[in-house]
Amino acid sequence: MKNILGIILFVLGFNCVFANTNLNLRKLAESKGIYVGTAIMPSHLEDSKLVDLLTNNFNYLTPENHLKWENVQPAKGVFDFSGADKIVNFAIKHKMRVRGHTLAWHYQNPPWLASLKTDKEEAKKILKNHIMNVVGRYKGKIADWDVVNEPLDENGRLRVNLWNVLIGEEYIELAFRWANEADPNAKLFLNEYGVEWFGAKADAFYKLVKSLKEKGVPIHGVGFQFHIDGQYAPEPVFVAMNIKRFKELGLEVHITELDVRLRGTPSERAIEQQARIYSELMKVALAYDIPVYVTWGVTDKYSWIPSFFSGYGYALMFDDQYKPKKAAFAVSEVLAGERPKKSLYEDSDTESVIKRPLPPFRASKAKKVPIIDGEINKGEWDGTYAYSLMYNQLDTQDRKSTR
Ligand code: 9MR
Repeated sequence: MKNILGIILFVLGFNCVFANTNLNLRKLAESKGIYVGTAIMPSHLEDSKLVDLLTNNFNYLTPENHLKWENVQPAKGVFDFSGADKIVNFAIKHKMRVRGHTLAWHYQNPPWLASLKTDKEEAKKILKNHIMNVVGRYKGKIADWDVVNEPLDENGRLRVNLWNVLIGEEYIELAFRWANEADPNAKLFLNEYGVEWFGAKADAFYKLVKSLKEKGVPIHGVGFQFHIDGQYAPEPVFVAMNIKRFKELGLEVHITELDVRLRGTPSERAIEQQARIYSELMKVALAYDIPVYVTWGVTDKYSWIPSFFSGYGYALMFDDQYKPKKAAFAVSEVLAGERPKKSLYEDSDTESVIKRPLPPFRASKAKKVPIIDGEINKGEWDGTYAYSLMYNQLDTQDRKSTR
């Protein structure tokens, strides 16, 4: 009897340990009909521990860098698909869906393109040729494309990027039309950051997307990046309401680059807050039938955060030892539970949440005196806290979208 009990306890204990390291988010996600994705590099596929995490937890991949111009067309007319092929083939082998990222962006362009000076017609030819080649190569293999990435500046104006300068703002719709021509079955997205909840930039993004739809441009959805500073948790109601208005345009909304960065050595409280942010977003995603929830990396070991935000890290669901963090468990709980209802966000209380007074700004001194001229110059605001232009602090009612 004692022996049998011992065996049962051993098996139960083993299962718990096993469950802890193998969350199997993928299976849970599939039971809810959602893709849980991640950004990866080809070199990650040589890391067997990472591959284990990938195949157990994700059913969707975005090449983090290997579909960007600098990798795909390093010299004019010379295409290199070796990196992207590795990721796409891996995805096909493991029955994962793939997001192509990205066809027109202001960053990570090869020097020949970044310094290009040419007339409008030639610039159009170059962009079209790239899109036809890249989207064409992965026709039927890459299901979703971030056709244009980050078209707006911090203030919500159309970014003065190389395509805007060479072609004019028409480059956006042209890029969509060419991508559609190259693969009529691919879903095409405009991907952006700082538009995930209400604010001037979100409103500008909404107007841009609405006008593209009205012009009959083949755009199927928007990507909200969600690179979040863990100190400033988004209010789920705002995220939900923002998603709702984009969906009402007949568009899909995808979460495309989620991470939640924490400062220094994170406290228990910060880690719990991070878990809450990840899981609240998964709740909103399930409530609003968001089909795709992508985190910008698998483990902290390969995250872009520490090299871009000094003093920050710990942003992903798995730590640098590949262990699932509270965030991963919290997301798995949401996926395993009952599907949250929209009424969670849309009941009669929503208005009162939207009008809720907000905590005051936290201030900290800039290292040198900034020049207030509407431009954020290098180093000028170092040491300060950055707040997104989310609302008018003096008027808590002024946070609703301007439709
Ligand atoms: O994660 C990417 C990192 O490896 C690159 O060095 C960086 C260059 O900007 O781009 C990172 O990915 C970005 C993505 O392509 C677009 N949205 C912001 C992401 C983080 O910067």
